[in-house]
Amino acid sequence: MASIATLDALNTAVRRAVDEATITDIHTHLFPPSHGDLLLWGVDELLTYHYLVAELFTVAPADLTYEAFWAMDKIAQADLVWKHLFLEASPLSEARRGVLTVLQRLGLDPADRDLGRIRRWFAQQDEEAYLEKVFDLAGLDYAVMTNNPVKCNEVKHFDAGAPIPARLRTALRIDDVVLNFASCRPIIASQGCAAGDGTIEGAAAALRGWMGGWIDRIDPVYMAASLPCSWAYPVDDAATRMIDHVVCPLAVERGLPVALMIGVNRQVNPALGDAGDAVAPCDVNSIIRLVAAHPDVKFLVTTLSRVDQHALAVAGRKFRNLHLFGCWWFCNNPSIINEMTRQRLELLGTGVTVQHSDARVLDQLIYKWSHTRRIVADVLVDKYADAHHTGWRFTPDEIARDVRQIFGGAFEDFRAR
Ligand code: FIX
Ligand code: ZN
Repeated sequence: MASIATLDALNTAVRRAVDEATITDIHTHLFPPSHGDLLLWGVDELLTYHYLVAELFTVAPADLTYEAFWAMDKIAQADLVWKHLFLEASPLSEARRGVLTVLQRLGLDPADRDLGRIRRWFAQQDEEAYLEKVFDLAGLDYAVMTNNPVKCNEVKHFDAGAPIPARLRTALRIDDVVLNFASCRPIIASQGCAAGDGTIEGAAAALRGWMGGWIDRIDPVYMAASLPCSWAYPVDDAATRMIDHVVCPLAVERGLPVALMIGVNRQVNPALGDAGDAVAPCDVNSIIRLVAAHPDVKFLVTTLSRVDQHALAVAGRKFRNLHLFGCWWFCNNPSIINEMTRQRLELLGTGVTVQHSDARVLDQLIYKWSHTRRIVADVLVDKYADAHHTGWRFTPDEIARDVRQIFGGAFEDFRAR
């Protein structure tokens, strides 16, 4: 294939490659249609996304209490969000703009501001066909779910053998077990694991058996935990023991990566529910000590605070068992995605997964990936131009190869290594 001679042609080729790339979404909170009401979709779920609930209470009248809001049904909550965040204030925030992008990409003109019409359109959709449509519009091959073995409302669907479409793969979520083992003991015991009431070291073999049973059952892409900003390693606590004696040995035995999302400052405002978490810098040196202590374990890591990103990207250059992914949650905003993606490409080249969606509502895949594609294209145009200026010339195939790498290819390579 001929190499690209001019900067204009390079710009066009890069944007086309990003537009056409198939993306693997390596972390979401989606579920298959067979898991009933766990799969969220449609305009009312979009409007009541916890990012928007947090925004609502930045402008809502003082007489709207948290309690009154949570006591409302979903439609009334969505009506309030629409009124306060779209009609009475312009939808400039990323989460608000996201709702509009979804409507636009579905062919529903947001300009007429008619929520009733939008609701009627969604009511006519068939869930399974709609899931396919969303994945096609987002340009994804598959998305990785979050599957928690100690949540009864999730477990019951696996017990029932509910089918999972090829668009979704599982991930075994283990933070409850790692961080709150004591409170998980009864449910783990109810699943046949005699983990006793002694130490984690004493229960480690039984716990590895229990988690291994879940791995056999759901065939996860990785095990995953979200860890607080206060997390430190190694320390004399249950989390360190669980990581050292249960999670890491099992990861080696099963050849499964461990995904860690670090930096949440949980429930600073519990009245907001899922929207009540905040962020604080984490200890990147603990991540370094962890990946150094377990060189045979593959770690996928993302951190929540913007200020940790540079140190984490440098750490990513030091350890072949550390793969960076995503602009997580409060980092999933255009200005920060732009900065983080530049920084990562400058320090790590294409050996990184630049984004995941964290979608909780199916339709969000459409906006999260459409917004990300545009930002990543802007960044890549600059990076290819910088290299072009040296006299190096690229082919369209090479650009398509690189783009696929940062949108899932590097993740697959890391898993396979
Ligand atoms: O812990 C996590 O996986 C977080 O991503 C979520 O729980 C969080 O609430 C979220 O939705 C972020 O986007
Ligand atoms: Zn998440």
